[in-house]
Amino acid sequence: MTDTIVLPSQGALTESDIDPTLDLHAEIDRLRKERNAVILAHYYQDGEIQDLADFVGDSLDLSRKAAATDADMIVFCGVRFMGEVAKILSPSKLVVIPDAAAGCSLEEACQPEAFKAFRDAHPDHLAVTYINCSAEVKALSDVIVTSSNAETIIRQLPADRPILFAPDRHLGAYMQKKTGRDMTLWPGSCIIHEQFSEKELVKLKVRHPQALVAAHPECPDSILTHADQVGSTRAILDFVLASEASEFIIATEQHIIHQMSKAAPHKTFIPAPGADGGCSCSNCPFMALNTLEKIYLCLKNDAPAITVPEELRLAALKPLERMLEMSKSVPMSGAAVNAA
Ligand code: CIZ
Repeated sequence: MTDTIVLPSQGALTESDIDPTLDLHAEIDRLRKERNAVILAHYYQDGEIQDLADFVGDSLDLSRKAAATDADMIVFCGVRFMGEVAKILSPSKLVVIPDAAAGCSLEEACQPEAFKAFRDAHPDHLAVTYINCSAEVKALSDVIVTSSNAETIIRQLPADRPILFAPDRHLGAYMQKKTGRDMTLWPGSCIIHEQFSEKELVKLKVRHPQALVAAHPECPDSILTHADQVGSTRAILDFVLASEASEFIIATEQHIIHQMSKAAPHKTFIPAPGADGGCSCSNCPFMALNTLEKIYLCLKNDAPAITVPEELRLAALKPLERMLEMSKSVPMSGAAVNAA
């Protein structure tokens, strides 16, 4: 797979160089102004990072922000493929991510060579690919989707063309059910959404009979069948804020609850349980790699930086631009804008 990361050079600052008395919030703020940088953060980031970002959102809104920004530098607090998307859409900007190791289990589960063989074996199919994948897999796809625009986009595709959906089989199965389209699914899944336990969820519902369940479509069907609302992070956020209910069980990465609690402090949000009955399974280990210290360091070091070879960038740009074009009817989410 093409390496799209430039690591900090020798002699660059490291965590052990950071003065423990430094006010990291103030320093990040100073550097962001000095560097004309915009800090984008995904809803799955730690609350402290969400609060210092200029803009917090899902992949679709963050892609739109990255494409439109006039900043010189984008600090992408999420996982690597999100930084890649920002670089593909805004090649003249310096795009840095706090931790080069912030990958994604869905991306891992769909290697470009295997995906190419999958495509080659289904030459009459359109490849509709979830944004959680590498630049190379994007380049082999017809259109990219996120969980907030997948249905809108799939409904616009020619009805007589069968679809290959990769890499999340649960989102694919959910889309198949919603749209009735002929779809062949790649067998990938997200380690977080895969771990929720139906048995523990049922037990939790018994203990909280008034609670509504909001679940992400990356969850298996055994979880979705218990949901009052199935949707992307922003759809779940909109649902809990608009609902008259006061208690919710949230079946997605638990840091989205930060925005929920901020916007509706009087409501109760309970992370969906894993097999041990606890909620540690809903904490993405890749998203959790990002810290304030690493945000400070990437602003100082200009690294880890994303670099996408031009030929690959142009090939991946096409299905991403198609996504942005085909999801114009999906509005920006108004729920989580900080400074930008
Ligand atoms: O699209 C995204 O950002 C992800 C990973 C989930 C969601 O539903 O927003």
